[in-house]
Amino acid sequence: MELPSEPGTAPGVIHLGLGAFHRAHQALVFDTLLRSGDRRWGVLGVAMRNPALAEALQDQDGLYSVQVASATGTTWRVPGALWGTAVAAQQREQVVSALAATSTRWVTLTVTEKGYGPELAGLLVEGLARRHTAGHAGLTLASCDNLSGNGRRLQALCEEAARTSGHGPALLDWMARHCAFPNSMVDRIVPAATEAHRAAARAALGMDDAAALGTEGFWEWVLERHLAAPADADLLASAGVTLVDDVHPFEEAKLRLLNGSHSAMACIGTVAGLPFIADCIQQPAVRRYIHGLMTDEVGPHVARTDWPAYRDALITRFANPALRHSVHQIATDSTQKIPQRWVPATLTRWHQGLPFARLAFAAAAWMRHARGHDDAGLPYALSDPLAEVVTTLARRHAGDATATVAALGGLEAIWGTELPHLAPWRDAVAQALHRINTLGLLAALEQENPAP
Ligand code: CS2
Repeated sequence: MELPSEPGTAPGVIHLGLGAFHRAHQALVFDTLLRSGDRRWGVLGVAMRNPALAEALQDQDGLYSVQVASATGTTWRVPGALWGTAVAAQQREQVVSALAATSTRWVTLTVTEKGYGPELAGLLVEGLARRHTAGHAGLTLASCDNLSGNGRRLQALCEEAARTSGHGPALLDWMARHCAFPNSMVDRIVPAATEAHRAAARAALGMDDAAALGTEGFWEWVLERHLAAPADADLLASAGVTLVDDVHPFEEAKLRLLNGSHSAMACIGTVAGLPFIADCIQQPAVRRYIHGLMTDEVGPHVARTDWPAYRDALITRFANPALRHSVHQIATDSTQKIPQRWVPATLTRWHQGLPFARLAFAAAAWMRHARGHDDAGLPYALSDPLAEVVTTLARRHAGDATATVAALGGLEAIWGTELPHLAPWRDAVAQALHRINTLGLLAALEQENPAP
């Protein structure tokens, strides 16, 4: 990590979670602000553990190319916002001092659902405590992960760590007065970078870019108007960010319609041998199912009133053939994703006495996916903190849908405390799983979603 010390050349933003998403989303917003002449938005990109990308980017002075593929064609962008990289697991002290540096004004995070634990909290609170002791200004800490109430969640995590850190109530008081943890909804489909992106960059730009990636044209960042420096709101708005008083309607619609459909297609695709989201949505039965899931069981219960237009736009985005968004990538950490993507919608349907067959089918597809081999018998490994538990249970009861649902549907860490005890939900999931077991996943989907 090299951090310049001249004024205007030190990063103003520390980003935790140096994946593809940040580099094709927030980094472009900060790049826009930098290009306007405001030098406070350079980013120190922190990988939490894996040094490979941080090193590759370091070798390229933080530069990388982004292929933006939409219906109107392909464009390239080379953002210049990444001013340095670091790896938290190896360079903790550097990261803490960057968090505590006078130049630092913002922290953004994409550490994934499972990243919100004591390790993250300890790192942030150490940086915040040092700022407090040094008398520096507070920070805006913006979670950009797909969690409901992501800002409040981060705040609660940091407050809890501060409380037990030995820094005493003074730190908590300072955090409450000077730091802001806005909720946010971030949206852009950014598949994990592959060799194909590198080859495309080579062909289009004539140079080798080990950190090239690709994304869609669409992007959205809806941010709660609750920032440590209130004047940042107008600046961000000028770069295309939407500032609102309440993020909830946006976040709810996105988690349940976009991410909920994504997770359903991820399980369907892995089992049916459809490698990418675009392959899934091209299958008529899958398209009818996803459209029906959003139209009948999810959309009517979200606060965002323009959800039919959002749904239609999503179907088009899912079909973008340039994205090659891997179903295995999206199926990663499903046990961490299902709680905010499927469970609330299912419970709402149940409480209102309404059917939830499509949500139950998604649950059954996940249970079938957990077995770790597709309908053609090809094996794959689950990448999930609960992989061992769920694969063991899924295989143990493979031939028996009711027993599978009793075992996997009983896991409260995934389904919450209510669903596992609802016999009608368990029955609906078991029926769907039985059909998947006997017919194969696509045929079962076809049977439940016949052509009109
Ligand atoms: C996806 C998201 O991998 C996943 O779980 O559902 O990364 C999705 O592509 C983004 O949230 C889109 O904004």
